[in-house]
Amino acid sequence: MSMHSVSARARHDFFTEDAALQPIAGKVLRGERLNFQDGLALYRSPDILAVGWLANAVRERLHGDTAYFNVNRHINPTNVCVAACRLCAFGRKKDMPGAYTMALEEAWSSAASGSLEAVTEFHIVGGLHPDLPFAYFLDLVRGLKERFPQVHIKAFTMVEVAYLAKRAKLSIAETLQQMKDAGVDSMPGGGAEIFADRVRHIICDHKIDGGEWLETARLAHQIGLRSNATMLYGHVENDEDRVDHMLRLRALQDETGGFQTFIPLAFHPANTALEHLPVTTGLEDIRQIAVGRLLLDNFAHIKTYWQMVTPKIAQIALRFGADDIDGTVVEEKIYHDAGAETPQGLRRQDLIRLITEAGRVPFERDTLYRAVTRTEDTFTIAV
Ligand code: V47
Repeated sequence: MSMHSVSARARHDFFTEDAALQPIAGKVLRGERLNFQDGLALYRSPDILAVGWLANAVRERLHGDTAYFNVNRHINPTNVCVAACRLCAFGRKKDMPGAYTMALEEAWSSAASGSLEAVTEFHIVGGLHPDLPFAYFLDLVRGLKERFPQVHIKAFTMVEVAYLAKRAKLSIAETLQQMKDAGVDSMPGGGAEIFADRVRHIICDHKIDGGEWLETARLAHQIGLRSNATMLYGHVENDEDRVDHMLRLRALQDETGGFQTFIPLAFHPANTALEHLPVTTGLEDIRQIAVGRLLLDNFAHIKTYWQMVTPKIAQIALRFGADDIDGTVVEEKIYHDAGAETPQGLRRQDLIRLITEAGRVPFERDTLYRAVTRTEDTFTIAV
């Protein structure tokens, strides 16, 4: 994807009193790449409106007024997890109260329940279960494909793949290939957190490190599995860590082109070992979207995830760099265990209203950003 420069009118409209932003604005408006120092300046600028203006200019250059959403269902097959990450309120040791693991039949039937309209995507992520065999996950996917052949399966983070590979004594490449053959169509972006070791040791000590996450993504992209990329912010990281994280994603994207969407995830401290930390503020959430849009010039999409930042902030984000507001999301567990007070699902009509009132044009997409057209109880995808 190449960036073209913005129109003369846009150039003329930009104004800021922040001297540090002037050269950055020049680069953005000429379609030039930003560097590490530029990233820091964007985080530190007192002129959030100017930062947002620039991000919005890029967003409109790429997508005009279109705002994407999808209708998906989250399936979290197990919350049993060996990792015990401090950032997480979802994982349980297997003998702890509240630990659960779905039988395959249960996972397949839960996939069909609770939704008023046909979903186009299953989003599947879960804990690192010490006993479930790799075959369980392959069967889970095969069974879903058999029962719902029209639904895209976006499943398993890089962290889950690396763990399954280790337990099955397979290479990462072989593990990914078997998942793909079973019916995995693409991969979610979770588990990336913040790549810097110092931060990872504090928030998710036993997870694969940043380099391993990126290497697993590289291998997935190489066999044709596209993926998303996330960044968990608002805990113990600093601006340098955030910029470093995004520039490492950008470098891999230059190489593979396999990332579809960047999703900043706001940290929810409730019920985690980091409960003493404050929650993120609205302007922090908005600025993160804008900086992501400006640094990740080779990512087509920036997603604001309303479950994490509230529908109200997500709506504002659509004017500060985001072009995607995620989905109707039936049954989200991970952030709700961590104290998110947002509703568990929004109806399609609610999303459309948020988008329209932000002055954008709603576009229902499938996972690969193709148009979805609906009739009463089914959908077709433009190919
Ligand atoms: O990696 C866990 C985050 C992620 C907390 O690709 C938390 O479309 C905040 O993969 N507070 C998993 N965040 C979720 C994930 C995802 C989510 C939405 C969209 C997509 C996509 C992928 O959830 C984890 C971690 O970063 N998380 N605990 C918490 N307490």
